[in-house]
Amino acid sequence: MYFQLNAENLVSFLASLPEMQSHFSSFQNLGVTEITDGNMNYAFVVSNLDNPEESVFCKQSPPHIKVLGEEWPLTRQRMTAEIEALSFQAKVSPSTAPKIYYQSEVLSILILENLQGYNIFRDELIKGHYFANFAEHMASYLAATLFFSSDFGQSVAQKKALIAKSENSDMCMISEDFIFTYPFEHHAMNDYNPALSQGSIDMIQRDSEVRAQVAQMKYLFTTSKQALLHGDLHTGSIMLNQERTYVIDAEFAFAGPIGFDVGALVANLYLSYFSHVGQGTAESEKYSEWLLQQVEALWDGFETKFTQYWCEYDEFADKPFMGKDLTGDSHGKFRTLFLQEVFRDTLGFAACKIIRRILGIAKVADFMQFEDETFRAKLETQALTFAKMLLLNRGSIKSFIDVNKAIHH
Ligand code: SR1
Ligand code: MG
Repeated sequence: MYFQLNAENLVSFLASLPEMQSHFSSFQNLGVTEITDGNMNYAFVVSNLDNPEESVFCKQSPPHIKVLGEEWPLTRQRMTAEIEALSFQAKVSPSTAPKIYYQSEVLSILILENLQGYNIFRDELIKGHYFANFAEHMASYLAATLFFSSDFGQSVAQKKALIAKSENSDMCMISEDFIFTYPFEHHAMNDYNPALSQGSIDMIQRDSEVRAQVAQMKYLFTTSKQALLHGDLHTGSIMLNQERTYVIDAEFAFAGPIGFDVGALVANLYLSYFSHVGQGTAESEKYSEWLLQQVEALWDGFETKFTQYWCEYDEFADKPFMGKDLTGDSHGKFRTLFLQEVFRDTLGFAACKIIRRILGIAKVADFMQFEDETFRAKLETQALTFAKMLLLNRGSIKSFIDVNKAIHH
């Protein structure tokens, strides 16, 4: 039966689990630290104070939104979705998945490897740190998780079973409202920087072309079931160091359009870009160029690996998606067409994600670190103008090289 874990009962709960016996040499002197960052769930690190190497990370979903309290009920389905997504990630992209030590859908709890020595990517970006392997690691993660959960990397029956298991409707509704609806309709839940001009807000909310195309993106989000997505792949969902990259926090996982995951990451790299380029120092200039290169390398790596997996799969599959290739190039043509569509969707979703972080309630620290509201409004207007350009031109833009040329103008 479900009960809520807290700093008081967590140690005795851990001590009662056979799965924990190999992780702690003793349960006598365990310290519990609550991680207060997350909005939705409770999270704790438990360490042996006599031997801090022995530690675990525990995450539990309560039947409400943690930060808002019990008067904001939310089903615990999100933990089932996260367990499912993380288990799938561990299968197809093991190097990016924290080890699962214990899981329970009844208690909506996950106990994971504590990622000591790894930091949240967003914090590292704010500090201007470089990571030589980030783009390659994340391109591999995206290609593996998205290809092997798509119709092209498994049988139709397996894909249907995966969709049936990946329902996460409450969390999808949060995304529908807070990404695709409220920021565009002047909703009471929005949160505008007081220094942001009405003109900058209106160029998004009162442009019928923008509104119509955002509705296209929302419709894709609600109807497309291309692959099992992480569902909230911003730079706060990545932990890394120079050697290794982990993807965490898949509580928004669902079967959706591939471009939504790729676009989320791209959007957050561009938000970081605007936060650095606006600082106008030689180092921030250099760093912002590095960020643009990361976007290009991320997409190129993703496209290459996704295509590679697809070619390999088709060579050995009993029933490749297209059947036999009688012309020798029809498979290749379809792959190109499909990835062009994913590219367009990526630009459209990236645009929506940039806009929601500026006009909507959920802000990003990359911008919020600047207390000077007028300075922040300047960055926000640049980012909104860029996002609008991406959204409206996504059908004709051919590559991120072109996007990055446009960003300089
Ligand atoms: C109320 S919206 C909260 C947001 O935080 C998460 O990271 C998701 O992006 C969600 O939309
Ligand atoms: Mg999260």
